[in-house]
Amino acid sequence: MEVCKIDEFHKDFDGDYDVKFYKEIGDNLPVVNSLDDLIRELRVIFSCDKVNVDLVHYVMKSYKSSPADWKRFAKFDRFRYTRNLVDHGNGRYNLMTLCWGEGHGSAIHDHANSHCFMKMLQGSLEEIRFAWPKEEGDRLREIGRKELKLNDVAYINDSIGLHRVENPSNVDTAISLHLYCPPYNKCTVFNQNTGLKSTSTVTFYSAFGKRIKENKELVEPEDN
Ligand code: CSS
Ligand code: FE2
Repeated sequence: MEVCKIDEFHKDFDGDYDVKFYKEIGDNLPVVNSLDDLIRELRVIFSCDKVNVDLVHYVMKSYKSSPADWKRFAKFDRFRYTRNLVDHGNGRYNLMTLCWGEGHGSAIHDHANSHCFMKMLQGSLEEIRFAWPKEEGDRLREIGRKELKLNDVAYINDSIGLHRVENPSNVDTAISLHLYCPPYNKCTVFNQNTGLKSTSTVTFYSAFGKRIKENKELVEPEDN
């Protein structure tokens, strides 16, 4: 499938989608009926050096969440959201579930120059976007807010801005599937009021369905 020649173009925050892309690749679109299909198609798509944001968005959107597919990656912590590695993506990207307990949320963060795709597998999340602070000390300005519902896919990178993601529900958990390309293990987190930033290490709670042993240095929870 010749997908690499198609230029990456920006998908706007309202989810309006440039249909030109679909016309260009027409009937070559991959079919995704399960999480295994999705993992396989993502590996094919990312075998190209160029990331086709719209194609990744398309395949993630076309997967319809089915709990039997991902329940082994659904591991919750009482105190904060967890990150659970699903696939290493041949070293080019990381695919993971994030499991959000009631009221859990992230800090405001960037994505370390990576692409970030997130797809809702269960429940709903709220994404709140912020502009980069012009100067350290500036309060962060909100630039958008969106509810992400079951099967929705969102995309962000550092040129679009920063965000915070949270599960606003007091009664329901939420699970999202995230793809980061290239993989990263450090990002920058921001204080909304002061704009002050700090580096945060991101860690996995489990990998390939197995809990990673508590290790203070490796898996100490941090906001990111
Ligand atoms: N970037 C956060 C989640 S919101 S996209 C993380 O990976 O922990
Ligand atoms: Fe994020």
